[in-house]
Amino acid sequence: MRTNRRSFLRLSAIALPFTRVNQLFAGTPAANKPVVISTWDSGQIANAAAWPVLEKGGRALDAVEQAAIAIENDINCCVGLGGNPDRDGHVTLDACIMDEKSNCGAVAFLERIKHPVSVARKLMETTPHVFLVGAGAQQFALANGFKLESGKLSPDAEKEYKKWLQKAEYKPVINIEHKQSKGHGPFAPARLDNGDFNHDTMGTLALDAQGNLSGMCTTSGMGFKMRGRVGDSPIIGAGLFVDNEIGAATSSGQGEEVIRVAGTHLVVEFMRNGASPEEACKKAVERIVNRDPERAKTFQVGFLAVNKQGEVGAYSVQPGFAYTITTGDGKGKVVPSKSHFS
Ligand code: SD4
Repeated sequence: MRTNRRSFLRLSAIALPFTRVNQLFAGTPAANKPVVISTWDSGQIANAAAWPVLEKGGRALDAVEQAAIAIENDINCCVGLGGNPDRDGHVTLDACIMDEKSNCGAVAFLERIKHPVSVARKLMETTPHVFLVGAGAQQFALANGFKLESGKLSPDAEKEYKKWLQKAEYKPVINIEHKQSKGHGPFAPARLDNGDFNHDTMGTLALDAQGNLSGMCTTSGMGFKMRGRVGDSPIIGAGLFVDNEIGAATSSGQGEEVIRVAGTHLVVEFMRNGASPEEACKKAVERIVNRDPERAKTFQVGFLAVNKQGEVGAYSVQPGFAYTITTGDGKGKVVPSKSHFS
């Protein structure tokens, strides 16, 4: 429920004896603060690392970086160096980070570096630049003390790659292989044993106790992508956008579709115009679907958003998207997203 100023004053008069003074002065109704949300159910790993920072009154920026480090460390998970490789068998990583002052940093097509989000943060904090790619991003990482990893695939990724090679035609796939599926579409990412698709992107958004927002997005990108292909995840305004006056958004799914509408910037602009986080995500999904409703049946995109009041929401093209929220008691709860198609 959105509370306008008048109804807030009425509510706060009733609730005054129970309202913390700082909440009253902050001018917002009691809401989720601090709060951290991450894409998918694997967001539990990310949120568990972010929450201790927020709980101690720390900065949202530090919280989202810890979320990234935790998920990038998890070799069994889906992002970072444990992720699926490109068509040539190399894992290439994309990531970005953005703080409450609209400072941002991003890296793409980065190989053999374990924590791309931390490289992105270093770039943001120590240079005038925003985006580094490929060999230049790796050179910057090494010059700043990041270690060059072996480049060996994780056992799971190796297995999936070998499976993919058996049927692979080395060309971009235009049509989908998993129509109406819960998956991501054209790139036919690896399937899990339960028939669902690998979730190969983690986006995390946090609102800290000071009321500041930050976010990060990290991915190994679509499994078996063309060499050099970069999706939405490291692109500010596509995979991640933070506006500390309004809210923040992140995305997962088929990056090309998100880039075409500058998806997360769009979500934040819808919130600026009064939409709740869920409404804003829904409108952005509709913008994507309406470009070609028939083709939209063939891919997945999910948006996740939080506003300045700590309200959160998500919406996706296909069913199957979910997010993890951690607030209050510090326990991560997985929430399924509503979707355009059922
Ligand atoms: C990409 N958006 O590279 C990423 C992939 C993704 O869950 O989100 N997978 O396009």
